[in-house]
Amino acid sequence: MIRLAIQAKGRLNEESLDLLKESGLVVEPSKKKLLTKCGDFPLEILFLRDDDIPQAVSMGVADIGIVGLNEVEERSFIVDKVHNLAFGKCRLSLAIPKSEIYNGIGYFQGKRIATSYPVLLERYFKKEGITAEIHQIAGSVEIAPSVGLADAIFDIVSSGGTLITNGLKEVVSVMDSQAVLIATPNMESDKRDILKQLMMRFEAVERSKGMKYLLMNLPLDRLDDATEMLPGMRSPTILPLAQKGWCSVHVVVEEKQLWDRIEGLKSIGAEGILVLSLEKMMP
Ligand code: PRT
Ligand code: ZN
Repeated sequence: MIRLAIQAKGRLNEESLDLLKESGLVVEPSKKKLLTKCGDFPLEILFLRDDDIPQAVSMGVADIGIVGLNEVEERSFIVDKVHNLAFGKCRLSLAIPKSEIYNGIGYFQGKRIATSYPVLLERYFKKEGITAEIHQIAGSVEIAPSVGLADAIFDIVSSGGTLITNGLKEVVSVMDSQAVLIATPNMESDKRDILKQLMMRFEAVERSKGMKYLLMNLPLDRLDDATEMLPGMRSPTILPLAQKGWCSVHVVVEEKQLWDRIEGLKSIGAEGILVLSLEKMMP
């Protein structure tokens, strides 16, 4: 049995649960429970505040956890970073009132900066040779300048909408973050095996994201044109058709190139094109 800590509620909760679901792991619904089992896989889910996940994993209260890289780096507990999960993407940035003129990092010298990430900010300022007053605030950091609590902020930004609403502008992006899978150091070997199985499922889900499965009938003599047209074509499968001179081509393509590919394939005589969703992709 392996225990996974995920955020109980908040921005990473839903996507963490979605990843488990797409990996075929049914989390037994128990809104009020802290700990719940996971279908027929040897996995327990521990619901925590995101701030507590790095420590819980570091201490082995949970074996693994899903949490923002920003929290992992800020808390400085010793954990293994096992995998980037590609959701919860955001950045940690310095922002100042939009009316201010920004003339480089020296702007922050002697200024008061409000943040929930004092460790990361201090580390960054140290590297840049800046001495500033760092004020730790638990929430609503973005209102600090307008109420006179600070001259600038260091906070999480994703769309940037919150900064604009609060009359601020982003001037330095210090760190990129996303949800990461972390693990307790020196995990026992039986747990390591379960983690491996879990990783295989996560990676299969990940690989299939943004990919589509295309099926079509193609005149045999246009096969070379099709291969040329799809340089990134991953392992095409070519099957003979009952109708002479034709074959069936199956190929995985990136969703963002789907319509271009379809038009190209039609122009070389592809017929009966089917586009299917890809659920899992094994290496
Ligand atoms: O209750 P708990 O302590 O568990 O949750 P929390 O309130 O501390 O964290 P939560 O749920 O807000 O965020 C969890 C994690 O999501 C963060 O640690 C980041 O890793 C990640 N994440 C991704 C974000 C954002 N995007 C994000 N946009 N966390 C916070 N925000 C905030 C941002 O600070 C801004 O105030 O959302 C607001 C909207 O952002 P804009 O730029 O899109 O306007
Ligand atoms: Zn939190």
